[in-house]
Amino acid sequence: MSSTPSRVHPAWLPPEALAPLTSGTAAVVGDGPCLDTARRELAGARPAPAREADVVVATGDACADDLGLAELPAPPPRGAVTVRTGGRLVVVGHDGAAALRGLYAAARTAARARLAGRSTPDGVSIDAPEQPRRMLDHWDNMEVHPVMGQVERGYAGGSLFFEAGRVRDDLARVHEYARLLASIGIDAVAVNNVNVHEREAHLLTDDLADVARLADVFRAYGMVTYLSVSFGSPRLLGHLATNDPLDEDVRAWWRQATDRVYATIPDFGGYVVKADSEGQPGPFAYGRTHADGANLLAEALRPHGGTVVWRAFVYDHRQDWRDRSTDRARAAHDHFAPLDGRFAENVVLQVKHGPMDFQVREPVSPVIAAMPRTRVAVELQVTQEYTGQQRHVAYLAPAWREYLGFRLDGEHTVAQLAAGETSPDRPQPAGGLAAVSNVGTDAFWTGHPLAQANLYAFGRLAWDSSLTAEEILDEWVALTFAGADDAALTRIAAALHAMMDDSLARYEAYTAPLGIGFMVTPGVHYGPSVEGYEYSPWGTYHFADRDGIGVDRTVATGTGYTGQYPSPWRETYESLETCPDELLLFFHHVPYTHVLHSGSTVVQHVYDSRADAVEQLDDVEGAWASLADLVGTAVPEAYDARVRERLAEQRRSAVEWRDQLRTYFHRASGIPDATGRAIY
Ligand code: GCW
Repeated sequence: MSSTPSRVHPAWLPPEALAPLTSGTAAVVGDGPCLDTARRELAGARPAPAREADVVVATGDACADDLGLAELPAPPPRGAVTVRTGGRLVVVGHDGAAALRGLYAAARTAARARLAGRSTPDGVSIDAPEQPRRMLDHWDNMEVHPVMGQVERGYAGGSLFFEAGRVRDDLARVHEYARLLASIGIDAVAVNNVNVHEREAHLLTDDLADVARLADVFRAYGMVTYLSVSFGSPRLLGHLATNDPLDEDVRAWWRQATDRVYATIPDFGGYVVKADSEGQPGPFAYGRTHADGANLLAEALRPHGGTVVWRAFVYDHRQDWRDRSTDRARAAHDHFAPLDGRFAENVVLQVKHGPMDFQVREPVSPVIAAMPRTRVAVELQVTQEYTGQQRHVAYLAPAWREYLGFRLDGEHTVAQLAAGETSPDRPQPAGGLAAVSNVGTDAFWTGHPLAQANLYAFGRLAWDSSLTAEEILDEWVALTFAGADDAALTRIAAALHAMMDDSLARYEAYTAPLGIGFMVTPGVHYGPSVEGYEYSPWGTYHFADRDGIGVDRTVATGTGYTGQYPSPWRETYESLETCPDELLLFFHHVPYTHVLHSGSTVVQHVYDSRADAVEQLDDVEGAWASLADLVGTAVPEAYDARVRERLAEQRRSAVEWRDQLRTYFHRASGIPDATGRAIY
């Protein structure tokens, strides 16, 4: 039995989104998998010579005259030049992939212009991605695991790639997915979970022909394919006695395995590795460093132009909560910063955006600015592990924008550090952006239909982090509902802005106060459990007791984590005076009566924000209900049904969060809610 549903929602590329490009004549100049894809996209248009066609797609080697243009600027690396003149549209990409992305960009421009009620003016635009690497990681397993399901931290059904222990025979859905990703500029995809179990370890060797089938699909949309591999492969797959990165036999095994991969998939991207992390094997067992480990794989990949993506998510997950000197937030910097300059050129060190683990609110990881001689990539989590699991509306773009715009070394933004665009006195090689995908076999791709916007936004921010979250939402709405008439489209956009613009802030307000994370049900990470992780070995404590709450991470009296930041942040976070309210309890342990910059006390803030956030859900539900007359036309019935089902669960869960947190902190502190609201 296949778990692939027969009717799949087209996400942000319904036929109407491309219609403005296929209503007249079209020509695609050149050959190659991506230009063939462009040809298929324009199949609805009438063919015409490139000199005259209304829509033309070509690559940089085409000459202006042949395209019917007087002149043509050279397309930038990875990007495209788009010329609009006299009703014609000519897209010229640096290569086929860039040309295809340029074609989708033209559809987006048309959709946005329509929503804004204007036409797209004639002119030349030159567009290239800000991040040179824009990758999606999939935590997909080949088999279904009893607790996690098939996709680890997946909230949208099974894997698009694997079924019953192998790569699917029918990859039609993967084509659809690749198309969506190409349209938002993604250029690399890792297809399996970073926790590499025994079955998935064999993708590297025994299943290469099947991996090649996936790579064929992604290639046609301008993406390279990566595999997550186990550092333990030489022993597990090669039956060697060791995985020691400095052992000659181990090095030879990786070289040979990698040569075979490239013999099968010549443009293979490389390996993603989670080593010495949450039980995965790594170099520590042999007394070696993570540079030794990463360079071992880099050496095998280098002759083929491949890349090692080495994750920095290394910490002690067997901690004792009584040990106040070990601080998980410090771990990545402690392990990796001293290794700066020791990684091979084809190693990318992938760092989670925050020092802990994708919580609703975390400061930016100091590692991102600590390794100027290393290609650092920043990892975001599109899948909503700690942000409502695609049952709650939580539009993540506003937070990502804040992270990417954060001036971590006082001067350069996180986006600049990742892109390797820094000043001559502080060169930093490029690592790019990566994110954990949120899709699955669900008919809406993402469980909550509105969670599609998060995937969309990741690609767009990797392309251009100066876009605002609202602009990105406009684009996504205009494309997704391209089939709606003008009046309906305007109403849908207004309703979705009302529901989504502040949705993450609202989610934060009923779940995670003042920078405290992990008050979730252990294992599944959904729903409140204030002490769920408090006495566990995972290092995620908030230290709430009858007197106060928070983690003292100061240099003066705490774990010293604030000292890992460059100025001005080390001083800003160290001081109670200047530490921002929203991160107060991440950096400081304070009494419940501590007065915030907002004027409220810590405990009253906990009471108020939870109650207010739940009240706001009336408006969220009301905004969706205001579209009721469009259901069956602009809004498909199944879409509406799914959104309403998720809104009901969001309310149930939000009330549970509100009541559990208010009750817990009332009991712990003995301080009543000043407003007299009921405490359960
Ligand atoms: O937050 C943790 C998740 C794990 C995940 C890990 C990681 C893939 O709970 O499920 O494992 O992060 O990022 O490696």
